[in-house]
Amino acid sequence: MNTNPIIMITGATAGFGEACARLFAKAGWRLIITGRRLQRLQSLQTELGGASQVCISCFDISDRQATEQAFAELPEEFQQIDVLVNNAGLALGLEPAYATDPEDWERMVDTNIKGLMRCSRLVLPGMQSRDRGYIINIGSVAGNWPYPGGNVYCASKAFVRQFSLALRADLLGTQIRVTNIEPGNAETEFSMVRFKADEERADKVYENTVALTAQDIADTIWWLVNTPAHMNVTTMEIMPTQQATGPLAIYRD
Ligand code: NDP
Ligand code: 8X3
Repeated sequence: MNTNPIIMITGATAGFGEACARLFAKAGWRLIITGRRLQRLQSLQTELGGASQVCISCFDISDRQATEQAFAELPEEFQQIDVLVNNAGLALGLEPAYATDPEDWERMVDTNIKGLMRCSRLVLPGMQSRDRGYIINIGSVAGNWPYPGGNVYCASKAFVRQFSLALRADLLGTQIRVTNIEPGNAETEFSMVRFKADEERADKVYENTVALTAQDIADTIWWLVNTPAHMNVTTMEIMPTQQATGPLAIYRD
């Protein structure tokens, strides 16, 4: 029987999640990989060792029923999740609040907030009864540093930050750890999604600068998981060297 630890990575079909899946698979971990794009999940499963190593769970994390069903249908040998990486998420649009598509706001809340919250709730009872586990949330610098057009995306990541801190408060006295990683500008499919496949606009985000890579975040997750059990990194804000906060804005007419 394979007793290697199990990591569940939401949103493993691209970006941070995919890089994290590759890294942990290489180290012999068993994986549960999620996302909506089944074909990508299947290719990754084949590449990373097949069904005994990698369990596919294909569902839309913004759908409560689908999420609950996906957890209920996990094969028995994949039920004892050691690490949950709450990574699936997205930004949609960069318009000022008065000009956004209200549907985009709903989707960000349903995905970044409700999806993350539900996966945490579904995994926690098992971790609590085993008195073992690690939840790694992918927040963002956007949760700390609001910017024009960030509106609901920034707010959704502020939720992730506060939820992570509150989980720590609830889990005091257990061996369950929680970390909120807050990356800055990272080159993934993030901007293609944000700008709805407008490649030119997406490319501009990474033009003439050195962004973080998905591998940087995967390496960070690997480091966190391998820290000693008595140590909990609460929050990690990680920016590219070529990114910093700006001054407060003043409008003058
Ligand atoms: P990508 O767009 O490359 O990857 C996003 C992943 O999330 C995909 O696997 C996608 O899978 C999954 N996902 C999105 N919506 C859903 C959904 N409704 N149901 C299931 N899965 C979903 O972006 P990143 O890797 O950059 O983003 C990962 C996380 O990191 C996000 O939470 C993002 O907000 C955060 N982040 C990103 C930064 C960046 O600059 N790139 C910086 C800071 C934080 P699929 O489409 O197959 O469903
Ligand atoms: C992604 C980073 O600055 O585009 O969370 O919001 S940013």
